[in-house]
Amino acid sequence: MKLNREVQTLISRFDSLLSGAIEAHFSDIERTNASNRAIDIVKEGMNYSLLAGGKRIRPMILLEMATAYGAELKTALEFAIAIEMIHTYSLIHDDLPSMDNDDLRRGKPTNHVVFGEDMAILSGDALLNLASELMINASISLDSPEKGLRAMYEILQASGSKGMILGQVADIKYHEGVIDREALDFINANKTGKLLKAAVLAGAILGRADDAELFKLKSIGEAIGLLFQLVDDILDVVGDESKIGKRTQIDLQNEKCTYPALLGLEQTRAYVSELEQSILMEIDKLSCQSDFLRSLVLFLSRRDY
Ligand code: GRG
Repeated sequence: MKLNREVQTLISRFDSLLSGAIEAHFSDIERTNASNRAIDIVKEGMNYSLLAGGKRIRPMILLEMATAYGAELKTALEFAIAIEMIHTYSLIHDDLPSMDNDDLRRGKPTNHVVFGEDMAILSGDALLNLASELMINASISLDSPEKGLRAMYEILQASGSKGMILGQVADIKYHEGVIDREALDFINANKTGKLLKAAVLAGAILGRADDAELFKLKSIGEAIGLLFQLVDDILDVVGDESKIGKRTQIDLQNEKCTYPALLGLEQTRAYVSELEQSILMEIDKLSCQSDFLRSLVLFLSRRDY
């Protein structure tokens, strides 16, 4: 992917930024005989999943959009860390026995397999909470905190009960009946699409994107979310487990409704190519320098992990 050089450097240092954020968070808590063990346990649970790798797509998007629209890098970085924490919390919870019951994530045993279900729930909650703390802190130190608050609102709304959580509820509950195309689109737009869209918008909001530009970015963000999910569904059928770092054929085993199940594999692939081309055309209409978005779209549609 053709990332802006500054963002490229940051992303390659991203793991140390993430662990640094957790370290800093616990640095001012009083260490006593009573607190020591609990602090170490929750820290280990948070770090385990956060530092297990992953493609870092959401922070990459956010940082690149922020730099493309002239945001202050230090603030954007806090938001990039926060969005990755929210994404990681959602994966920890999604893998729980009461949800998808997965034992492999990012190439490692899932959080609950290592630390138990109780600690996995709490580590996920802790990441979600810390994400908000980071975004608030970053916002209040801005000259105009409003930008930070607007970006934060975008991210929290996308991951909340009108976004990712709503999509997860629909995904779990609608499988009790037959799923049609409308329901499938609804699930994916909310469960996967909204946080990706929020990464696009939050980065641009932290910068100087005006309302007309945000309007265009909104539809590009939505289309990127759909593209991501279509490929994710294809990889569940034809992907290589060792490359993807999570179990494949899970949707098939769970008789889950996916795009390949509904449209067939070839038609889903054709849809990916069509969508790729239409997003590229939309990107051309943006005012910002958009090489990264273009190569991200190509990466997302052609990835094999
Ligand atoms: C609130 C109890 C509670 C649970 C929340 C909302 C939720 C659980 C789960 C939904 C999150 C989810 C699994 C969305 C699917 C999106 C998806 C395909 C995630 C994988 O994203 P990648 O490929 O992962 O970017 P990496 O590991 O590369 O970061």
